[in-house]
Amino acid sequence: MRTLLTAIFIAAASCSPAPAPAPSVAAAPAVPVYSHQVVATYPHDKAAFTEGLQFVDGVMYESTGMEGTSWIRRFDLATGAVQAQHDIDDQYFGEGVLVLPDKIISLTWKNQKGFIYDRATLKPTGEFAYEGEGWALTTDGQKIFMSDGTSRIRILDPATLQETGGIDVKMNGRPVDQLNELEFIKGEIWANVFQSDRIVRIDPATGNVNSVVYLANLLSPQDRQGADVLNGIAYDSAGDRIFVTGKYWPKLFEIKLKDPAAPKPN
Ligand SMILES: [Ca+2]
Repeated sequence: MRTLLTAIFIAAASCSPAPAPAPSVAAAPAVPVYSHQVVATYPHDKAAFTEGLQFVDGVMYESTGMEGTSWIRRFDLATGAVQAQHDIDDQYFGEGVLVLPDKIISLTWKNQKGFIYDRATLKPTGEFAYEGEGWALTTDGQKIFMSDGTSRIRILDPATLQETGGIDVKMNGRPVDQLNELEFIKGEIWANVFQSDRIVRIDPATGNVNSVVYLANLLSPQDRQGADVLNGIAYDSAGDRIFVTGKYWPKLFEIKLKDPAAPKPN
C-alpha cells in the first residue's frame, strides 16, 4: 500500500503539465501532493498584477506590481467592488501587502522600501527599510513572515518591522526557492512557488515542506488568455475558506483540497 500511495503521489506530481515549474520543485516530491476542487468562483480584476492577497474581517485586500500599475486595494469578494484604494507612486514596483491590527504594510520589489498605511483609509502614514528584494507577506498573529524570492522566509517584528530571524525552506532536504505570495493557514505557511502552479505547505518551526498543493487548470483556456502566473493565497479563518488567484487572472477561486490518496476523478 505504501508503494501504491507513493506511486500515486509521483503520478500526481509528474503527469499533468505545468508552465515552467521551478527546478527545485519539478522533481517528483516524496511528500503528498494535493489536488483541488473549486468550491466557488468570484470576479477578479484582470488588470491586477497580483502580488499580495489577504482576507480580513469579511473583505479582501490585494496589492499589485509593475511600475505604474501598483496599488493596494480593499474590495468586496462577491462583487469585486472596490471599497478603498491607494495608488503607489509610478517609480515603485509594488509587492506584497499585509493587514495588521493597527496598520497595513506593503513591500516594493527592488527599492528596499516598504510603505505603512492607515488601515481604514489606506492613506500612507510612513515607510520602512529592508535589504534585498521584497516579495510577499503574511502573519501568524505574532510575527510577520516575508518572502524575497529566495528559499529563506524572513521573520519581522510587527512593531518595529525589523528582521529578527528567518526560516530556511526545504523539501526532502533541498532548498525550495522562488517562494512568492504567502498565507498563514492553520499553523502552516503556504507559499506560491513563482512560475509554477504549485503551493508548498511549510512547517514554520522547521522550514520543511510537508506537502504540495498542485493547482493546474484552474483557468479555462479562454480565461488563460492574457493571464500570468498563479500568485495570491488568502484564508478566511472564520469560515475556513481558502482563496487563490493569479496575476491578470479574471477570476478568484475558493478551493478545497482533495485527499492526495484519492483516485483521480478523470
Ligand atoms: Ca496572502
